[in-house]
Amino acid sequence: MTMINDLLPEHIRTVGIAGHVNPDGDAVGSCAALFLYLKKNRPDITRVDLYLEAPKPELMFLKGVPEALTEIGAFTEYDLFITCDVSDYERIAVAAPLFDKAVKRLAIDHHVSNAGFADINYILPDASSCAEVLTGLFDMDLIDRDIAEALYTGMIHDTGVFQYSNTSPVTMRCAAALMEKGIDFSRIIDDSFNTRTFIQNRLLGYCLQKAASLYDGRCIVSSLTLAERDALSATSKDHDIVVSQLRLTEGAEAAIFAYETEPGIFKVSLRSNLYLDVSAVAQRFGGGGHVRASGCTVPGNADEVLKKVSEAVGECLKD
Ligand SMILES: [Mn+2]
Repeated sequence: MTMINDLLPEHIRTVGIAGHVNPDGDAVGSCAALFLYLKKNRPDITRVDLYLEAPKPELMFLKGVPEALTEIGAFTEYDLFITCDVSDYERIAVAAPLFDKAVKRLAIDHHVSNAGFADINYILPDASSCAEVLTGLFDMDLIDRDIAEALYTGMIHDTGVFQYSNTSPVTMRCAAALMEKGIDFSRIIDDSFNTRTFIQNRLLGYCLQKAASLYDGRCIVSSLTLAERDALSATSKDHDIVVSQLRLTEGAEAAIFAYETEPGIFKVSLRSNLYLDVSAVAQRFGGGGHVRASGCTVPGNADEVLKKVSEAVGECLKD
């Protein structure tokens, strides 16, 4: 069984840690957990720095996250630089120059697409989350409540609270071990995962109100223009949940949500439920992603964009 100390080179004094661009719950949770674990259990490492691009407010409750650096400072040459949940070199956020300069580089990840861009790569594609990978690497006796909270947060965000198909018996055993540390799991799930701001809820309501049902209800679409977003006092971070809610419509196989990112340019999020390969649809528009979740960028006005993409989806729908 590989443990974290097996992956760390000997005689390291300084370590930098970073997650991916626009860090999600797993990136923030796994980075924070590793940061706290090394600080607590490796006193021989005299300097541990955590780099995260603007963590979302709902993840700020995790210990270590408020101290994360969002920019490169004076210290730049680490003995070891570790990325967590970063699938590709291009996705290292602000800390990429530090990764380049480090004496040794270690990537800990769970993305099947990770080709191993570091000197040392520890990638478990069957793991639900990078947090699950780390839980296996850590000595359970050395995990305290704060570390357990960070790991648990990463796991619930990447599994949709143990719902998505990436959830395995191993995931649940890891979660059980973390619960033994006395974490307040109900609060973590509500505060970091379920809770929406008033603006986010209003925006969701608005987008659901204007949704359209196509192909006998098998495809549900909606859109949001910049003018509509501004009228709701919302930002680009406020509509993550819309496409997921559209997907949950009874009888729907596909959901399409198009949102304007600059005048005349729409990002399109696609989701499917049972069989439709939305990655293939997105690729027709120069995008990509997964079989059940993908995205692309399409120029036009909202109606034109939804018409183009929904027609491409319609061709793939079964009767
Ligand atoms: Mn992840």
